[in-house]
Amino acid sequence: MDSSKIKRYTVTAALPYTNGPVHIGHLAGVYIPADIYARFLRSNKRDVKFVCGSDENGVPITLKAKKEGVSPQVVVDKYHKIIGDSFRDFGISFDIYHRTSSQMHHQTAADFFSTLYEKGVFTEEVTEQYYDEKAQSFLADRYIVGTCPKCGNENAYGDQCESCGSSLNATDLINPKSTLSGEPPVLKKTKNWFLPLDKYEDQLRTYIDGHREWKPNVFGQCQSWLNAGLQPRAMTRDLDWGIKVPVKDAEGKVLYVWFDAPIGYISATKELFEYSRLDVWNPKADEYYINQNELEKGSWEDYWKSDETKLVHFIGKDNIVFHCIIFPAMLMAHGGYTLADNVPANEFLNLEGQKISTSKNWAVWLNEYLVEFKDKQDVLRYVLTATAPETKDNDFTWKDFQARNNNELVAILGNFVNRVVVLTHKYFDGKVPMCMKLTPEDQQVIDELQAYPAKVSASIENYRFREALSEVMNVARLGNKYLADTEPWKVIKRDEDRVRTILNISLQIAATLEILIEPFMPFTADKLMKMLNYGGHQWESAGRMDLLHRGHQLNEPVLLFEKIEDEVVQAQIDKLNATKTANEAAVAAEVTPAKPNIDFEAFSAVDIRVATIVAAEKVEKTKKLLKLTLDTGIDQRTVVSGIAEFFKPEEIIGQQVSLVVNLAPREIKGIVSQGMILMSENADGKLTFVAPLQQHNNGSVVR
Ligand code: B3M
Ligand code: ZN
Repeated sequence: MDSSKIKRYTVTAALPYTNGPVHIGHLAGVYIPADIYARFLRSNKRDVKFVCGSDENGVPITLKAKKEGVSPQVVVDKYHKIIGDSFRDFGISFDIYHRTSSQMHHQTAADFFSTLYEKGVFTEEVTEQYYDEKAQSFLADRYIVGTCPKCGNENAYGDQCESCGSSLNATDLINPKSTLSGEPPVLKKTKNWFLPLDKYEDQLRTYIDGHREWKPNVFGQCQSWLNAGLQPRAMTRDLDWGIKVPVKDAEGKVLYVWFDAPIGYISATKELFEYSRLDVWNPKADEYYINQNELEKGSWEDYWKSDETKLVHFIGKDNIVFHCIIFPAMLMAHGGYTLADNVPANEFLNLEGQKISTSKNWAVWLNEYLVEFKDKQDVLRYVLTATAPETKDNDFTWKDFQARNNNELVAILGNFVNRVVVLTHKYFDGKVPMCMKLTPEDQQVIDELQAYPAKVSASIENYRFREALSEVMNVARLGNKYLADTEPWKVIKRDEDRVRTILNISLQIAATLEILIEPFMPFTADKLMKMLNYGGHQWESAGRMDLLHRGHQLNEPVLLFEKIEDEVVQAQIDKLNATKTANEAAVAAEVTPAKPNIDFEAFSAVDIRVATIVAAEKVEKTKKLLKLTLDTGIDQRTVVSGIAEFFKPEEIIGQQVSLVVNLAPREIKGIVSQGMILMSENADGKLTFVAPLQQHNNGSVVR
């Protein structure tokens, strides 16, 4: 977007599902980068609204409620508070942290739907949808899992595969299974309203093609969906928790959660303006974590319906399709809305080499972190920014956390600030000394310093927060080097005026650091601001040499960071190891219960033969699939098997196996698979072949 046109910014961060607390993965992927960006804009005196809220509708919530044996309302109330508090405690500076259960949101989302309905955008279709007869429930979204037809991931949801990012329809899944009863579902007719995404394909292509500056992962994913062709998508669901479909003959139906959730950004902005019109304090300010005391000028529409507004969505990579294809199509269909200028989606953060998992409790929960590392929000903010999964998945380890704290925050940033402030107190009673005659060396340091703010700005404006942070740390490095080179503690004995100059320059560097670190480490910036006893937080002043005037009184030095000892991180590692042991024990104890009896006829209908693998190769673009050629004695045939994670193709050539030869062929990734190899699966997921103990002729019957 042409920057001279930008009058204001709307910055959104993905609305977390209120089905559990938030962890470091959420913070690193979405909320810290969004917060850095919003704080940076504010420090530049730009007009910005930073909005977020709890995503309280949809199957993730009802599943959690079922698991905890409470009502969905209890679940959302509990986690809205826990999540909202965590964000506030970590300094995520939302102007509002709203809720999609609010009246404002229900109304806004229902109105949005009605507008599209009245414009005749939707197609009303009776289709067959999966239904769980035991649970007497339609199986939308996360109520159903199965194998992704695009990548072979066996745990794809009814609306999306989190492994390859594809958006799916439940009926696309291979081997679908109800998550309510574990049973295979049946098909049942029901009416739903579909958004014909195919009709917006051209408009979407023009939109996406106009944003080649987007991150390659985001742009690339969008291109591949557009190239594959878009399908109409149901925007309603047969569920009882959510926003009622506001049209006739829609009993028992609610809006699809991915229809209403992005509208949550809009309703949050509306609520913010609504609140600011009130004359008296309203408890909603606490419930919605509203962060402003002033009356708002203008209206929410300025932030959503103006081409002078730059809209940026911060999300994780699993949300790309919804923000780059579906939501823009909804906004296009509605008309009048601004489309996102950028969607800087991040990849995933792993923890100690393993995927973060809520169900396996493999996570660092923010609420727990704060109990164990009180007042160390900025250490985590720093480490998560320095290792942010901006271009690829990345790993958080406690050792790295400790090393970055001790070797970077303490040894570089903390050390520089501390030395300058302590020396100023020691030699000049804590008063900023006057800058005397500059040496060429001083001038060079000043020149270098003054180049940094623009560098950091450019990185932030291009959503490269790691790079921006490392440039900020270079400013502290510059300060340390300057002190080491000029040695004021030695020079003081012979030339006090020279020390005045050195400390003056060093203090200006410290004041610039205050400005530059604020978006990244706001708590530390506040501490430093107090220590330097000045206003701070004004980006345009960064690099100036008169931030602190001669004679200005500093406050007493305090340490910005403290060393983290080995025992402290070891305790965290031990905690994770205990989780791992408990998970393994749980897995080992788990033997799949027996299936119901079948009669002999049913069994003997299955034709199992000994066969030999004669060729094997990986199926391109999949992790799990091998394409095998088998000699069955009857014929040579192709079988696609999900064993690639356990066996290398070259290792299994010649391996005898047991093969179900009369299973109806089915297509997997464009390959027709004729049969199924019998495997035994251990509780930990390891696979081994079920084969005759001695070499047998191919085609021998297994019974
Ligand atoms: N709640 C998905 C998630 O938490 C979803 C984001 C909504 S953003 C409009 O991953
Ligand atoms: Zn997939």
